[in-house]
Amino acid sequence: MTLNEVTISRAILEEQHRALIDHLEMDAAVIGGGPSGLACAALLGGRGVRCALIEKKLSIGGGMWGGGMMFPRIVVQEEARRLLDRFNIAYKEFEEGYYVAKSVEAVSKLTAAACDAGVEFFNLTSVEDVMVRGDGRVGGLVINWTPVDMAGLHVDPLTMACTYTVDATGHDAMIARMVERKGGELRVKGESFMWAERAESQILAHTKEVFPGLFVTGMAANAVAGECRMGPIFGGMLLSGERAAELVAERLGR
Ligand code: 48F
Repeated sequence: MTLNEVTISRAILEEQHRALIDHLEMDAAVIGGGPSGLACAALLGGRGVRCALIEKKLSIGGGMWGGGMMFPRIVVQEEARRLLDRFNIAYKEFEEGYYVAKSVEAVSKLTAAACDAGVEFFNLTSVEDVMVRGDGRVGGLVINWTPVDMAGLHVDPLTMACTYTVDATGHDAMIARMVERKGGELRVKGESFMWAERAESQILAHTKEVFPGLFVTGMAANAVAGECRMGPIFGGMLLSGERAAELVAERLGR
């Protein structure tokens, strides 16, 4: 076989353009590829929801790679152990109810599960605004290449329509803040102090639709609610991603 550089370029361009065009209208968009977004996207895909995950950085994984203070281990509590099993993430029991897993394995297996479930990934892509039209609901996303933003270039964005949006952008709750900044009826209180027990026990209650068409999951859910942070315990992230997927899938009748 003689390799042709132009064929390689054409393969990449044609495939990715098709993926992008195929997702200009979709059921659900998950913004942010941290643990909550990955779990949510994987479970949405598993329920037959046409779903894309949009991540502004080059790599998927958000704040999970670094474990706690760059020690690449995460802790998951008893309530979420079944999700470690579900995603085939190996773990050890450290003390009763505290399970330790490798953060690199956790990111990789969640990502693989999302790929297997048919989720399309758009990395290096930043959501810079949302579409809210006459019906008053978030019905789409305004996207641009992350390097355009980094370079401060004045380049107009493109848009994608989605029936539901899941804000999984972590501590900054970026999508909810965009809605708030533009005058939508939504208040982002901002996350509160570190208190793992409280943050983990409340996160499911905060995982919900916070503005028509917009759900929040993971730390974004706690940030919108003014709830505590929890540090490197990740059970709440996985459970919250699962809850968001259930809520969106139910709305879509899947
Ligand atoms: O921060 P992140 O990992 O969110 P998470 O799923 O998990 C939080 C934990 O990592 C940890 C914790 C819990 O134990 O406290 O911090 O709530 O991932 C958020 C992702 O969203 C991306 C960002 O690059 C990161 O990978 N992101 C943020 N803003 C945008 C975005 C945006 N405007 N467009 C696209 N992606």
